[in-house]
Amino acid sequence: MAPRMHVVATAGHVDHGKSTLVRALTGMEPDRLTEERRRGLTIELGYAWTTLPSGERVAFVDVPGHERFLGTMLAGVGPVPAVMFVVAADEGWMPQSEEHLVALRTLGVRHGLLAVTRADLADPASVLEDARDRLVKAGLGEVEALAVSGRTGQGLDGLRAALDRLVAALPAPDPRAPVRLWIDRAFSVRGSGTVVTGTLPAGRVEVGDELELDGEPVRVRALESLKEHVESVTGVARVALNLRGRIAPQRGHALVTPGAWTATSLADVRVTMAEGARGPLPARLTAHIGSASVPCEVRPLGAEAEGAAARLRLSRPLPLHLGDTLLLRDPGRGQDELRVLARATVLDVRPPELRRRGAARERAKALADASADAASLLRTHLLLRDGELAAMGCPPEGRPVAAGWHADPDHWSELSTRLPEVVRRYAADHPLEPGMPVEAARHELGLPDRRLVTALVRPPLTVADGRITTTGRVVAGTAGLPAPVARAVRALLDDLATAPFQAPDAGRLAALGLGPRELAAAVRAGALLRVAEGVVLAPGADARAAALLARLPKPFTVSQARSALGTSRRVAVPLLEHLDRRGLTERVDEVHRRCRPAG
Ligand SMILES: Nc1nc2c(ncn2[C@@H]2O[C@H](COP(=O)(O)OP(=O)(O)OP(=O)(O)O)[C@@H](O)[C@H]2O)c(=O)[nH]1
Ligand SMILES: [Mg+2]
Repeated sequence: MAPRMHVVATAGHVDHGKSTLVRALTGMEPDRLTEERRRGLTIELGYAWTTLPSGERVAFVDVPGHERFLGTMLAGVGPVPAVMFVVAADEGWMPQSEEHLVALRTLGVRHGLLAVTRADLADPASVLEDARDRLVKAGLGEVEALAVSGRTGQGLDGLRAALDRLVAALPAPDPRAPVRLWIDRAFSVRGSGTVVTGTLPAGRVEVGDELELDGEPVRVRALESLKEHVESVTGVARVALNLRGRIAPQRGHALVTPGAWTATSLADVRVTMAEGARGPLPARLTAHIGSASVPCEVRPLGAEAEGAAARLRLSRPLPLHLGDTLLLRDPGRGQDELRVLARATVLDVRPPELRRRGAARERAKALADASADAASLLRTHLLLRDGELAAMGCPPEGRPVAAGWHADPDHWSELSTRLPEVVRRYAADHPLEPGMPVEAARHELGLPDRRLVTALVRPPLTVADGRITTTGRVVAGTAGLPAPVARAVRALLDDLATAPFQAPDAGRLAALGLGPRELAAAVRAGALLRVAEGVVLAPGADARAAALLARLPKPFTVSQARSALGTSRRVAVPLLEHLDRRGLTERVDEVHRRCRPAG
């Protein structure tokens, strides 16, 4: 297998030797700024890389330890899955050691190792033990602990071997995952335009790909990883992208696969207080995710006992998925106080409005049982499309109920109970109509797509010509018709009893109040037989006509048929055509027909 790339961030108190160690391991300078070198202090994120003994490559994101640069530290660690935690042997555990560890724990970083450096200055034994205990307790896994010196090179081979073991144990990210590349640097290069860099945690980027930045399409013109031109790169990796598009990228913005994320400034979350932090949370905080840091407001939804559900309102939209972790920090607090306050786990990226009294408490209850999956989302949203679920980070679990729609099972069964009632009520209110239009049922059930309505149709309901009817509801006769229509039809049938083929003319129909809708209803009810537009007879008149015509000489003309039936050409012509269609008669030539043998 080709060697993979890994990305490891540094962490630890200011001046403990992080950058010196990265420099010693890679031979590269992580502190690029003159000001950094002048002050001997990391201010900006630094990048350096090397090949490990196994051949695997590791890139370091070197963070500043100074308390003033916590935001930068978080931007560096945010998208990175593993950490090299650095503690100076001569100083031991210090405030930013603690703060960085709380941050890693809050972000859910689970892989790391401990380098107790400056071991040339003091006996590292007690610091090794103390710091290692703290890292293990914080959930960083087994945590190998090594004494090293960035100055003398002591222990560096052991550290390289330990890094090899660390990266070998990292879970392999999904190469098909949607891309979300949090930008940590953006700059213009004369002649080639905009370049951004970041840690690609998963997924794949290729030259020519179209991605999105704050909803704007951007094209990947060229791609570099560790200063080498590449055609494609798969996470985890450090990448530099040369972009084309009308954009002004900045740190904290993300390049994403179009349609694969939900850009939202509102999210419902579960809040977990950081180690040592106590609620209630201040209303104004800064939320960190990836390289982003965004001011936000936090609104607790229920009493704390009901699980710490809250609604986050971010000052700008971020591309989020359910299950994402945001770190909440109090930007107003002094540096000697605990600033990393809580983890917010995203449970909904399209939270419902809370209008009614008590809605917030109810929402808190629902969120207390929610997990970051499609089933939980559907309990809130009832119906969601494949694409919506994917953009929320929850691939659908079951089969769609219709055309890419997924439904909450309880909601779906309630709908399938309601549809027959709705159709019945409609039929009662609109007896002249041939069933309920699918669109009316969609509206009545409040559904977003007609195909959902058709998917709900089950026997005895059927759907045809855009309308839903109950099969078996059609009873021959006037019983199902509104009283005035039934009366008029009975009057017609009386007329037809004496002259069965003298279809009523327009005047007679108008006098009886039988317009096209009423006639159509009577025909559907089986109370009348329609042979042509405006030409109706009693049911069964066609069979009777065929019997009479059978007695005529073969073949016969329209004129012979007309007199045999005792009617006019107005009725005879369409009646014969109707008989042709039913297979009771057939044409012999231009003017002659004959009856077809029965059966
Ligand atoms: N003797 C000795 N000095 C060291 C060692 N590692 C770092 N130093 C010194 O400690 C000071 C701080 O080192 P840096 O590597 O800049 O520390 P840092 O952790 O990167 O500091 P920030 O990035 O500002 O948080 C420098 O003067 C280094 O020369 C070491 O192993 N032995
Ligand atoms: Mg440094």
